[in-house]
Amino acid sequence: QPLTPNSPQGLGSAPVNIALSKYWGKRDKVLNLPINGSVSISLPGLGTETVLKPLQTGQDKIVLNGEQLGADVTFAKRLSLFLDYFRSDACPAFTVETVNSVPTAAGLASSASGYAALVLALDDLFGWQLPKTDLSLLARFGSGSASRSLFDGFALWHRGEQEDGMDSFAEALDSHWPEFCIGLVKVDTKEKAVGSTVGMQQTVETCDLYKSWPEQAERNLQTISQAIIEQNFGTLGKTAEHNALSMHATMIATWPPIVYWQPESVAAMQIVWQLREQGTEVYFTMDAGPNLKLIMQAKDQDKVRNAFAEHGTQVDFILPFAE
Ligand code: 2P0
Repeated sequence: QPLTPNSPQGLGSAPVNIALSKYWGKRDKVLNLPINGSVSISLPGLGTETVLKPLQTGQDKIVLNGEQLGADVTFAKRLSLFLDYFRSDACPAFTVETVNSVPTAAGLASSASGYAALVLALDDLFGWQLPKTDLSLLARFGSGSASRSLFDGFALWHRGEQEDGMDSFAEALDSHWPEFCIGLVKVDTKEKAVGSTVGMQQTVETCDLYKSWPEQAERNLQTISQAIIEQNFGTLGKTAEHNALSMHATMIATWPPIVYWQPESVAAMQIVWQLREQGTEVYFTMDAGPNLKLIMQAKDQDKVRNAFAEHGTQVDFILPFAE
């Protein structure tokens, strides 16, 4: 693709996504190829907006939420490494101005929306007009989960079979499901202790339980994809919660152990299980952090809000298919 800017700046914006069947483990660290496929839902209104400008000389200038970062900050280093793929004589460096509407590194997947927005901004700056699936493949180099953030609604990231990774990208799963609802239960939004990249590598290397993960993950992926097509809420919720807990089991059985849960996380799980016992169909999923994401239906918002309010906990509801 041409690396000559055809406009003074490129714009990109992308949503965060939450995996319903998780990505945990790489078979290739350089190409960011996953050991298993995953399926996600994007959250409209939460994500990243990025402005990208060519710089004629010097280093990249990276501005996150209005603050310029030093070149030695991990976030800036990782971004510059990714941008190395896209430098040319016409454009040796970049100014990246990026604004997140989610707390960075809080288990709400800001790296996913970040790299997806950056790839969209590159596409705009260089005038490539590439299909979303190609942009998904490029975003994958920045962060695996970013491959899924090119799409609204549900997305499926294929594991792929090829060693060069050309068949490992995400695509949209066509479904319009207005009742489908996500509830955000924020336990803690501080920076996490173990990042996903390092965490999943330690799990692959030291966790005996992980041996059963790839097979389960691919099976869960199939079940959830089918449940999305059929809009079978019960099967989707049950499989997603089981998948998340199985992933966390492999994290806990890693050495040194990776435990993202806090006491409030477990308390929130118990509220979900109690709601189910009382007949409200609500499930949860969790990522590399202590927060819960509830998988539920729009009609149950009041019941869920009240149950958590009794424990002094607020829930923010998001309707991914709202008109
Ligand atoms: C997911 N996570 O499927 C899983 C569940 C966290 C737990 O994808 O190394 O930031 O950049 O490819 O994409 C977070 O991992 O890791 C993630 P890299 P990424 O959403």
